[in-house]
Amino acid sequence: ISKNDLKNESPQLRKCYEYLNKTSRSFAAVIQALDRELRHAVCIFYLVLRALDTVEDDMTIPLEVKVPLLRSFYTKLQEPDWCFMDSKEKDKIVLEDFSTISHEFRKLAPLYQEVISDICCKMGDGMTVFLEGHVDSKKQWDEYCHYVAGLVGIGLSRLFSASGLEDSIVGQDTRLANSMGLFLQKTNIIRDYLEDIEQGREFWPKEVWSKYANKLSDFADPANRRAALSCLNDLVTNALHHVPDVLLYMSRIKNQSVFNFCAIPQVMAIGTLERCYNNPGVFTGVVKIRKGEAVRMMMYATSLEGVKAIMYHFTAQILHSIPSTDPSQNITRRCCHQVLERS
Ligand code: PS7
Ligand code: MN
Ligand code: MN
Ligand code: MN
Ligand code: MN
Ligand code: MN
Repeated sequence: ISKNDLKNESPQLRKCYEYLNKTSRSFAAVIQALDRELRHAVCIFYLVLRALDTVEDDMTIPLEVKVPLLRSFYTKLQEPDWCFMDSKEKDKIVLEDFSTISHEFRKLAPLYQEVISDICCKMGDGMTVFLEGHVDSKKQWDEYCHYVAGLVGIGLSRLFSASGLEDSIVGQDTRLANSMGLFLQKTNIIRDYLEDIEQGREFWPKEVWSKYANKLSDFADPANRRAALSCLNDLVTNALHHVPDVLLYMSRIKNQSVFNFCAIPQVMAIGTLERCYNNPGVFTGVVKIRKGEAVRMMMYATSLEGVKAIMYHFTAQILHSIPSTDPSQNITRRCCHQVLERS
């Protein structure tokens, strides 16, 4: 059972796992359950990206510091003493002790290092495009989500193939890997409406919300409840379009530990989307799936049949709760049917 026995590992690596458990509720368990060929590489990948995201998120870092830092972040992986002590974010520890993380990074196989460094370089660059804190078109929404999550899916898929645990097609098909990330990130952005606007960041695309309001923040006013729900349902429908890609990606995964690692976040996402659909709670707080439901989903998410069953269940649930007055109802219905016809 002690699959992740760290007794024989370096103190630096043990610290990395300590940071993983401190900074991630959603990924800590599934990363530590990965087969050992991959476990350390994915742990370090997570911490490096957590550090980069902490720079992106920190609104107290002036732009003239933040932009060059995001652009050059991947080069810090090669600087043994580099660290950043001026963040105010809750996960700032990964920047303050970045030298422990970069030390372990440089001990990874060269192929793993290249993937992580390449993704870090592209993500840091992409983040600088969206520092004004808003997203205009639906195309830009996909672009932003590509930079912060699609690239993670692409990088992880390349690591899976490089480890030999998965076929080379998994790492080569970047379109499907991108969809895996977009489905998670869009769900995160939809759910985090309130938290994000409270921090002065607007990740809901203007092309969509401007159909229903003059300002994105108008949705927080209960007087605009109907418009808010219409916009919410529009975006949930947009995210649902990625489900067929997710199922195709999952059908190619052979290794059980990789399967669980990929599947668990995806089933949590569909569960979260279903809870968010037509739910005014999105505009007043954080909508979360119940603990018991989450545990049940994690058990089912260990086989392709189980993952499909969960995806179909929540899709059918959304299909049945489409309001007869919803402006997106026909698109939502069509999208749900497209998912369900595969069952
Ligand atoms: C390397 C496991 C598995 C093919 C830090 C996993 C933040 C939703 O709102 O922390 O900032 O609090 O709740 C994870 C595809 C990425 C996409 C992205 C890296 C799945 C930096 C995760 C995690 C690809 C940018 C965390 C996308 O949400 O966000 C590793 C396959 C980090 C994955 C961010 C978000 C992840 C996210 P918030 P959360
Ligand atoms: Mn989070
Ligand atoms: Mn961010
Ligand atoms: Mn973040
Ligand atoms: Mn703009
Ligand atoms: Mn978020």
